[in-house]
Amino acid sequence: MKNKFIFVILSFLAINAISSVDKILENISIENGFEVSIFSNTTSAPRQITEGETGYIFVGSKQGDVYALKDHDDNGKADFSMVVASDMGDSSGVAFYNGSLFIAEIDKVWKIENIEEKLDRGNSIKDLEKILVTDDLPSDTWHGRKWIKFDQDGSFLVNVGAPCNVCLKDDPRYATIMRFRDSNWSIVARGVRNSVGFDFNPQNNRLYFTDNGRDWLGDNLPSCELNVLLDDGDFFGFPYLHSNDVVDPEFGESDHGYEINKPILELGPHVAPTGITFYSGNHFPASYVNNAFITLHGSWNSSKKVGYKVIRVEFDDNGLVNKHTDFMTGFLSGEHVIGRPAAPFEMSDGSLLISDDYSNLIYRVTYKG
Ligand SMILES: [Ca+2]
Ligand SMILES: [Ca+2]
Repeated sequence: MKNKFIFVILSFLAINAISSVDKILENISIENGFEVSIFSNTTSAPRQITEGETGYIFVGSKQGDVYALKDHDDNGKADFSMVVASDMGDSSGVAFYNGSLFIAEIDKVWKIENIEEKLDRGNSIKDLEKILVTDDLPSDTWHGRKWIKFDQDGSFLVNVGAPCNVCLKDDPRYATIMRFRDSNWSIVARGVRNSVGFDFNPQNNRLYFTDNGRDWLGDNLPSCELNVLLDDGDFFGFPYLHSNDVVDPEFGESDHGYEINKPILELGPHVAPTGITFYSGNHFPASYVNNAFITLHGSWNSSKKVGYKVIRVEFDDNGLVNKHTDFMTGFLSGEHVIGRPAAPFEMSDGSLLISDDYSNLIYRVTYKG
């Protein structure tokens, strides 16, 4: 009797899980010609995604696990899922380089060497040794969540957000993007409140990064940003100037002496950009090549919910914004949250993965024509 009762409960939960996924897919809209399916429903709070050299997809998570997924039979859905690192702080950032999976926590970066070989051999999590790369990072949790990206020289970049809504700290590492090269950190971009997403534009190899605008200036101010880095050390406004023209009420009038680089695109207030990837594949139509996809995780500090979508940005020959359009919407039903897109990633087959850390799904976007 008891077993039967448990069976009924489990069946109910399973049906419930299926119907909620169906409901999300029903609600999601995508640009004409594209189709959305579920790549994985086995990750918890998935964030940044990366891919190895032999088809493993690695997924970071807010909840302290890191996952390896694989679609062995090429049907567009992962049929292998394994936790490769666990009990971490906030292991949201992942990148793959030279056979190793790099994992960024708030104040540490780790690597697991030759991870794909080890997974192919059937190694379990206890055989996947995590090697500390650096723990020389601030440990603040406020804006401490990491995005990690390798550059063309084999160095990696991470964000160090401001440990506050708006503040000015003596430690120059705060409110920056930093590069780790030869065991040393250097500052790449300054005056950046919290960039949870950067990628290199393949057209000009420049770093394009989002920045999350400050809170508590009302629903309409200031906008979140897309910026481009022209020179190492450039300054991008925080905490003095937000978006293009919002002078900070506390810090804005001070004589800071910086030349401020303004955003190349205002993304809107409170939309919360949490991931960006440039498309360089050949599965989407040619006009999508070199477009940037940006996940707008969605607002909390706004009376009406905004963001909750994936946008697409087209650039001109000078790398400036031509236009931007909604690519994937429907993560809201009225004011009810259905999902929160966290990070986009282009797979080697040219399809686009989108993690959703609210509904615990990874979507796969393909082009049908
Ligand atoms: Ca499969
Ligand atoms: Ca700025």
